[in-house]
Order: sequence, then C-alpha cells, then structure tokens
Amino acid sequence: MTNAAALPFDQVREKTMQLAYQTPVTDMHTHLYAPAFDELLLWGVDELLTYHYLISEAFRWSDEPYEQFWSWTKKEQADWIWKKLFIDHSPVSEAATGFLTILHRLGIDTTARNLDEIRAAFSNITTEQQVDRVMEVSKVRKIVMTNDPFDPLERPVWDTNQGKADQRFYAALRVDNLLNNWQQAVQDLQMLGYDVTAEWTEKTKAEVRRFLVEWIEKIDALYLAVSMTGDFAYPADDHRSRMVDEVMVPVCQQKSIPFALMIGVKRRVNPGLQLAGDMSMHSDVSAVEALCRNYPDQKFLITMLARENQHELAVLARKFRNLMVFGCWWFLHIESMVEEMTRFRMELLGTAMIPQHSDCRVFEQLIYKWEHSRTIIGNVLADKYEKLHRSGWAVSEADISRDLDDMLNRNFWNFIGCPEEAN
Ligand code: RAT
Ligand code: ZN
Repeated sequence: MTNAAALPFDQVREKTMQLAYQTPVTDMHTHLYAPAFDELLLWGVDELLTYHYLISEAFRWSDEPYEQFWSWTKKEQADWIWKKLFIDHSPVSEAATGFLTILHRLGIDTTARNLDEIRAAFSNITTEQQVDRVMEVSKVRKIVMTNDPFDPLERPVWDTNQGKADQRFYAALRVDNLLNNWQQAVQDLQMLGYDVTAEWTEKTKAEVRRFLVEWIEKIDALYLAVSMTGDFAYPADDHRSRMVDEVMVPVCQQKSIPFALMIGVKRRVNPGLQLAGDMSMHSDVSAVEALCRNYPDQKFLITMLARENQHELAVLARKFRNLMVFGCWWFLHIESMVEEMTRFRMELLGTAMIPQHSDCRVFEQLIYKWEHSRTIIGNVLADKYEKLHRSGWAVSEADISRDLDDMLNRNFWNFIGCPEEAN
C-alpha cells in the first residue's frame, strides 16, 4: 500500500521549515514574568541592549572601569553598548544579531542606525500589548518562569494571588540557595517563618520540606529547578547530597514533579561584570547518572553548560528514560552549538528530547531566540527526512507536524506528567 499523504522529495524541506516556524512553542525555562509581576517583566530597547550577554561583549572594546558603567542610568548604559557593538563594529555575535532580528520582525527600520529613532518605535505601547505582540510574532504559546519565593519583589505577587492570573505563564520553583548557599537559605527561611537551623537536624529537614511543598502548591510549580556549579558531585558526603536525598527528591516525589538541574556554571569569575561575569565549566556527568539510577521513578530535566559534556549527556539519556535533556544553555545558545547539539541529539535520541529553551530575560528576546533556533531545528530535521526519503520512507505533513510538536511542545508536558497541557 502506498502512503498517499507522503510528500515528494522536493517539498520536504520547504514544508519542514514552514512548520518549524509555525509550530507553537512551550518555552520550558525562561526568566520572563507575567504582566502581574510588574517591574520584574523586562521589555523594551534599553533592557534589550543591557542584556548581560551584550554587556560582556561591549566591555571587550573598552577600558571603562566597571564601576563607572554600573553608575550610569540604564539609558546611558544602552547608548554605550549600542555605540560599541552596533556603530563602532558590526553586530555579528549571536546576541547582537538577535537584537536586530527583533527589530526587523517588529517592523522597525534600522537603516539610519539611530538609537533614539528605534526607542521612539517602542513608545506608546503598554506592557500587555507588547506581551501579546511578541507572543504572536514568536509563536511562543506557553512560558515557564523562574520563581523565587525569597525575592521581595516576587513574593507579594504570589501572596496576593496574582501570579497565576495569566494562563500563558507557568511557574517553576527555583531552589539555588538551598543547595548552593545554605547559610543564606537558613536566614531566608527563618525570615519566612520556617523553624530551621544551620545544623542539619530532623526538624530542619522537615521544615525545608514543608517550605517546598507549600510553595509548590502556592505557585503550582511545574518543577523544582537549580543552576549548579560544575563541581556538583553526587553522591557525596556533603550538604548538597543530603539536601537532594532527604529533601528535594522526597518532595518532588510527593508532589509528582520533576527536578530540573542546570549544571556547569562557575559564578562570578569576574565579579566586576556582575551577572555578566559568570563562566562555564566542565562537569561530571556521573552525578546525573547516579541520580537517575538511584531514583528510577523520579524525572530529571537536565541541561549542561560545557560543550564537552553534551555528547555524554545525550548518551546517558539513552540509558535512562527518567532523564530528559533540554535546551542549548547560555553560551551554547549560539548557531554553531545549537546546530551541533541538535544534530547529535537527534541522531542519538530521535525526537525524544527538548531541543531548546530560550532562557530569555527580556520579553522581545523570544522573537530572536526562537526564530534562530527554529531555523536550525527545522533544517536538521529536514536533513533527516531527506535521508529517510532516499531509503524509501517518505514523510507526510502530519508526520512533520507531529515531530515538531513533540520537540517544541509536547515532550515537555508529557515528561512532566501533564499531557493535557500540550493541546
Ligand atoms: O542564561 C542566563 O541568563 C544566565 O544568567 C542564568 O540565568 C542561567 O540561565 C540560570 O538560569 O542560572
Ligand atoms: Zn536560566
């Protein structure tokens, strides 16, 4: 029997690319916020230009003291970055090109290279309008935030029940300090009324578990998340392993949610650059291996920051179905790395992975991060379909739609146990 819906070879790439640009995305890790979070939701030209990825690039062209830069207003910082990266040199880096992709897609003319004109094109827009417009242009349908109950700006939004008002936004509970800065976490927990001590007592463990359960329920957290330094070892005779084994995993299991670990950061190698001063470092994938083996019923969402760890991590995902690799994180979110990683992940895992998340901090970045990634994911997939075609396996439009929906949307929701949310 022949497959009537099969596409002829010469239409496969075009159809794949068309669908790659159209398929609605669930962006499973961002630093974006719903409009109710007010000033935490960053958008607009000056926020875009002062993105920390661009700050570190601009300093490569200047001897300006770091403190001087930080003392300027946001507009002054943006003017300076614009001059360094867009006027004095060509904006060929991923983050700089991305700024221009955004303007282009929003229909803003940059031929005059005049920043004030560009700023003017963003005036008279409300936050809500910009959120709607950007989500429409980028075709991002669902956004997972990164939520921190210890943040004094964020907590009141949850306390007054406004955090869940916008159905397009979902919460993830970030637990970095509990694992990586226990002294600070003790103070924070005490401040919120939990009866914890620096000492690792049964009472303290129970209180941390109570904190997590209460906040997971309060914000409807889809998963627990942590960004780990590259020296993360597991199992180990240390605070982190005790926290994972005695608090984090038991709570995730109680609430049936995954634990997301982003591994391989080295914080503040150059403190003068503040948020822009973090580095990546090689990590030990065997920590993830041990977690997946010890807790076969616990789901782990994993991304790593060093290029050197990527292949091993993808191989590990072949061994453990409770491990979902996701995204090309931070310094890997550049065309060449996304291409390389998407290709070998697909070759090792088929479409059973989450090829990308955006990590956006400024709302309009959804436009460039997803457009650049969709181009690569679509092309890599089209290569594979063309190869299948040569082997006598012609794909249909329905096949292509299903595969892209899996990678850009459904795999995430199925993995976290909420398949209905994918529709
Ligand atoms: O990508 C980034 O913007 C980083 O600064 C980090 O936020 C990282 O993504 C993280 O979640 O720790
Ligand atoms: Zn992030």
